[in-house]
Amino acid sequence: MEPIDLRSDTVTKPDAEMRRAMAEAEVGDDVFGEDPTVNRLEEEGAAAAGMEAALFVPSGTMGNQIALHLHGRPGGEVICEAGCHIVNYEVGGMAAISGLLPRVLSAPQGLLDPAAVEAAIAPDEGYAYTVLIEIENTANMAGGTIYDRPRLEAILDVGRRHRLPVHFDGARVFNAAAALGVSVTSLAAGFDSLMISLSKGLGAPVGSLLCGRRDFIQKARRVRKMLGGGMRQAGILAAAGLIALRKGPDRLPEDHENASRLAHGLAGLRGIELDPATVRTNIVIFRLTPELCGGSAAAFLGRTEEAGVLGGAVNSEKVRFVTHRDVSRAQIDAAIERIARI
Ligand code: TLP
Repeated sequence: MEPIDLRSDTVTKPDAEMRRAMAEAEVGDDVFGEDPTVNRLEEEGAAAAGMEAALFVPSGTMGNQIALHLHGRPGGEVICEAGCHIVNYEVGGMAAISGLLPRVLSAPQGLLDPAAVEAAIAPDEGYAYTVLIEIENTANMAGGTIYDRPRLEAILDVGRRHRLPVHFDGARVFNAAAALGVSVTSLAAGFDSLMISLSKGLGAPVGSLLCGRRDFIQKARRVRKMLGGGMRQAGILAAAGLIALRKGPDRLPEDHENASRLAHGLAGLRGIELDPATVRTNIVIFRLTPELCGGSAAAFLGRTEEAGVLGGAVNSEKVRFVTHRDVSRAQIDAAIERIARI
């Protein structure tokens, strides 16, 4: 039985069109700025973000870490949400690479409250100085929840009034834009930097873009090199990234419909606590009650794996399934059936 892989939208494989474009890509040495395909991707990425410039980086993690490094300074504090990627899934990079501390705020649905952000800014010189505000949209481990523009506007306003830069982890910003029916440009306006993943829902095999003002991206190029991310004939990868950027966004609503379908199917099952109305993008997160696998996410995921459905654990009691372009609606129905049997 072919497993249905819902561990992440990072598991997608490049399609025939991408592989062809990769094989035929015009390339040069990107460390010299001479790879025409990378240059095109960076131009189109910057345009999609509505920002002056963009830098192709190997991963979302590197994009975020470069931004943190440039906005921060050792001993500084980054205000962010408790479940965010930069704190929980980037191997402590902000401390190890840049000497930064996270000031984490718990927030319902993973969405920072502007007033709470303002209250968390260091009040006097006895505290670590605040250097940056960071938001994640969609908020991955809160279930792909979305910041709408008014909330972003209010957070940007806090940043402006306190002269603090604001970084946007937009690994899934195209999912947020699709769900809200707005452009990425409109969501990203006013931010000092934006990281966009090409290798998640958009379907590229590798790569992310860090976007920002021209001088910021010039500095980012040096930090990328310092971290070992100068990639030479990277046009091979950028060629797939271009297709992801041009064609990926249009099919995201399909992933969102599949996630909602999955959520509705699972919400009806005994032992699963899930409100399908909260699922607006491609991520489905739910809690288990003790009557199902003792409430243990690990035990439940062991059973789903045996039944042919792969997922991931958010923590000991919460499970995450992510829809993407390599799972069809029929496979979603099959996944619900397989889980129902458990
Ligand atoms: N997220 C991965 C895991 O690392 C958790 C996933 O499966 O969701 N920001 C956000 C919001 C992310 O979700 C991720 C990846 C990243 C940054 C990092 O991107 P990569 O994996 O390209 O380094």
